[in-house]
Amino acid sequence: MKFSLTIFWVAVLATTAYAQPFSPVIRLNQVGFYPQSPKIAVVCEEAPETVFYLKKAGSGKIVYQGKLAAPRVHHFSQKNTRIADFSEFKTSGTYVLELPSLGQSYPFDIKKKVHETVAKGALKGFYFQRVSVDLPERYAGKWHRPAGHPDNQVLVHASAASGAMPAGTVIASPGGWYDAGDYNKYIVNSGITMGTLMSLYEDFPAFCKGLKTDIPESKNVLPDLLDEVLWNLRWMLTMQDADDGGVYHKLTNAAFDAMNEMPHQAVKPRYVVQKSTTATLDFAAVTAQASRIFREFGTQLPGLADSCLQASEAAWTWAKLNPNVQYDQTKLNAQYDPDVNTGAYGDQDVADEWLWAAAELYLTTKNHAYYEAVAFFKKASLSVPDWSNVEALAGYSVLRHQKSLEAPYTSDVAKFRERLLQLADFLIQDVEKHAYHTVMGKTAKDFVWGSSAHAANQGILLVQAYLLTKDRKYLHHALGNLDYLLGRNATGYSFVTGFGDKTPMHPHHRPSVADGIPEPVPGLLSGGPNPSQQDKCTSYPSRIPDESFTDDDCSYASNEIAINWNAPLVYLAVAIEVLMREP
Ligand code: 9MR
Ligand code: 9MR
Repeated sequence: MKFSLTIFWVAVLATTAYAQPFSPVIRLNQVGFYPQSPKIAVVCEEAPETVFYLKKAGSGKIVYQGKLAAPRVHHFSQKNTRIADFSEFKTSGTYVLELPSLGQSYPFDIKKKVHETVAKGALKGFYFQRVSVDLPERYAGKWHRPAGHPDNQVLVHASAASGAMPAGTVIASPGGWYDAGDYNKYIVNSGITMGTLMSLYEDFPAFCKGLKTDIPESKNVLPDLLDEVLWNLRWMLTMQDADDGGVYHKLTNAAFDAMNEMPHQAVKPRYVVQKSTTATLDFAAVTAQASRIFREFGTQLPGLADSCLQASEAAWTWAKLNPNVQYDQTKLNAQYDPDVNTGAYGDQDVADEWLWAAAELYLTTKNHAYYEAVAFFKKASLSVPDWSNVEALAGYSVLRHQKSLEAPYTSDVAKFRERLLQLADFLIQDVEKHAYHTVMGKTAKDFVWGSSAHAANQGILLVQAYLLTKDRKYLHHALGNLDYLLGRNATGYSFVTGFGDKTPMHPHHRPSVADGIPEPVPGLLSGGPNPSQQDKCTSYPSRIPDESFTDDDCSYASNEIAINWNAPLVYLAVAIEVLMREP
């Protein structure tokens, strides 16, 4: 009761132009809809009426009236929900959806290019994560800040020591992006992030070339997306031991920094730790793909494509000699000092990293030895990728370049295509029977740590299915997951900071906590509901899978941000923008 009263008064005071208070129980994409796209809102509180209205924001003029669908019991919460479908209304403008007994939704747009700002904002999010450089007000607005972590004097940790570089050797490894709400840099997580962003460029080069994010490099010839990728690529290249090709698993403090320190205030010693096979193979995949992409810009970046390929091949060679060196932090801490207690990104299954590296190296070099080195597409089924499972990235690249695949391998394409479509069909099956009508959230298993990224990665998979078949049902379900991320979900939040009306204000993100600015850094995707609540925050409203989210900076398990979560958001928003323009 107290909660809804507060919402009521805040809304009344903030928006005198509106006759009614905003109702947080009307859930929809808070950014908006394309004129031609499906348009769905979910009403998640009992209401006596059967009719809903669309009104022009501001004037309150009724422009459309529709019938609410019959109540449906939500499969997790058992709450009654009803769908308001206004897909047939196609006139551009700014509107609210109203139920007289419940009030009005947040205002939203119906217009062309409706997600362009989200696509740009999420890509700009990477700029805000840049390490070793100041973010001037000119580009960072009120979130400007001094450079943090020069990383020009990084220590080789005892776990990474070699004859040539004993523990304590100083190396330079500047730049890159902060991984997440913490200030460390992890190769494995950089891997899928870079692969996703570079694949976006390969899938939609023309659109990406026009995507401007107003960064210091915006005036150069490279697309801003590739300038951003290059910022992290240059860091990744410093993480390879030139003596043997192996790649350090991460560059990190021994322990996480305090939450109230800005980057430049966090000055504890930094280490590169043990080389691992997963990091080295992810690095090989990224640098092979980068070599392919940056060759187009050989005039601007002379030598880069060649150095990337050399780095990739050297990494591959190291991995051949060290095919299964795992990163096991507990074991490491038993053996070496100082203990390292930051993100582990430990992964016992190296098979998918082998596939990804082999695929990218083969596609870049056409050297059959890479393709022959692994057993492609032998698994019966595919899964939605995450940092620990990159098999789909290999498949996406092979499909993207299928025309350039050589004779002995072309038959594999059909196999991967079949598995991909199988998974896509499984994902979209029965979505209409569920309360929120989104692929995301059919099963409780979707609500992992970083569930928002899972939703975005499901969306990418559906985009791939669309690209293969041109069947718009896949595209519309991909868009449904973007709707999920921007507000049509059981929490009522748009999970992208700064985009929408109800968005996270307190992400577990050190700069956003420490900078004294009320609004968090914009364009960052919050992790999203996670019923495991590993952070033990006491402010979670619920343990119901899709409601287990708290906008509290203590909540690293539901409300942190991370580069591998932002990348699929950028991909999905861009892909939807491009593909919704197709007739
Ligand atoms: O800030 C850290 C975040 O980036 C990690 O995802 C998370 C899990 O590894 O850990 C956070 O750090 C917390 C640490 O694990 C326990 N002490 C409190 C730290 C800040 O909340
Ligand atoms: O995204 C990671 C998630 O899958 C793991 O369950 C979790 C605990 O190991 O770690 C997450 O990654 C965090 C990383 O370890 C440190 N930086 C912040 C990342 C996002 O929370």
